[in-house]
Amino acid sequence: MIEHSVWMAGDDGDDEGDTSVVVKARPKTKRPPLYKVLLLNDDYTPMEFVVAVLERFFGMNHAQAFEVMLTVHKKGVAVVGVFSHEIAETKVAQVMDFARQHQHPLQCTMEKE
Ligand code: TYC
Repeated sequence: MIEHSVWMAGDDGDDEGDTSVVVKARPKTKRPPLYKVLLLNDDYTPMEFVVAVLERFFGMNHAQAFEVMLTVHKKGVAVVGVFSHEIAETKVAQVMDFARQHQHPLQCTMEKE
């Protein structure tokens, strides 16, 4: 999509006033959409496992990870990161695989920001 801005040019030197028109093409760039990765609470996944997930896949230190885990535990859900579609999909798959490997019911999803 090309958006055109149009304005009257200033004095163009003739005697006829402002009649010339400058049209400048501005190629419209579109930022790719971002996706929130959400972690959901459940009654069975151990707190330490959730902390380990946040450290391992979301680059949080132990204190940050513990804090975010407690937020999910208390509120039911929290955003644990915002990424491009491809990275968000990868994070969700990594968390779901890791949880399944350890037989925990932890759920991780993504939604458009
Ligand atoms: N509610 C879990 C428990 O009490 C802990 C937990 C926190 C589970 C966050 C999932 O995303 C989660 N063991």
